[in-house]
Amino acid sequence: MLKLYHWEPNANSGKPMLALMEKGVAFESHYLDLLNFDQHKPDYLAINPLGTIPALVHDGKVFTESTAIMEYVDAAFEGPSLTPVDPIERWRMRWWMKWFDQYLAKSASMLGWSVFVGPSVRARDPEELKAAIERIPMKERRVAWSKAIYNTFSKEELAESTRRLRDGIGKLEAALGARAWIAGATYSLGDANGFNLAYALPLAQPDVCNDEKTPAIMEWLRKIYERPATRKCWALARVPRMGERVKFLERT
Ligand SMILES: N[C@@H](CCC(=O)N[C@@H](CS)C(=O)NCC(=O)O)C(=O)O
Repeated sequence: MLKLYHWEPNANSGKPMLALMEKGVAFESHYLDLLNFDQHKPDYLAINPLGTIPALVHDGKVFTESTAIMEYVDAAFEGPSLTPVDPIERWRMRWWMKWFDQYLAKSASMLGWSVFVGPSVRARDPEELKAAIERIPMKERRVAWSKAIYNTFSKEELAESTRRLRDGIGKLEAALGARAWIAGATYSLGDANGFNLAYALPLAQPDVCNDEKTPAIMEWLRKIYERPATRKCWALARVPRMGERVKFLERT
């Protein structure tokens, strides 16, 4: 029995969703409404005490950490391999996944929490929000929620995240201009990982990420968006403002 606890097809939740879809592995989908703090409720904390999404449960064993889950899924199940055979390409895939997770995702997340998550919940009852923040197990997540809700991300930290995103766009464009997929000649977990983050770059930074300035990124995003697995994955979106964003990748 395979259960995936996830939010929207986006960022960390979307990574194992897309890997499972690419492999053709059926799973029971357990949607957690992040904006309703479902991830901090006792039922889910019994699965992942850190209160972060996603989590995979396979035959009763819990797997956390989205990128590590993707690797587990690829190794544990039948279906097309999403890990290159060539050692250099395998290294490159892992290099990029580390960079996506540790560099680009952190900055994109701060900006996303500032412009989307915070404004989506801010108008709720202040006492309810205060109690919701207090229930968050991890200090880092308490701080992020608090800054998002009370709109207290500093100008400097937002500017630094924007700088990193824009710098990252240049790096990604150079890499994708040199090869078809992020690791080399074949689609891999690195592309599934990167897409979950990078599909929003042309929307977040349209003046530096667009058809004219970053044609390789745009072509890569469109190629991934056209894959049947990506279509299937995004069909699970429930928040229209998030799920529909990806449609700008339709070729006209
Ligand atoms: N390193 C973890 C990070 C997981 C994580 O922080 N996920 C976000 C959603 S993208 C989350 O659960 N946020 C909920 C919260 O902060 O309350 C992973 O890759 O799985």
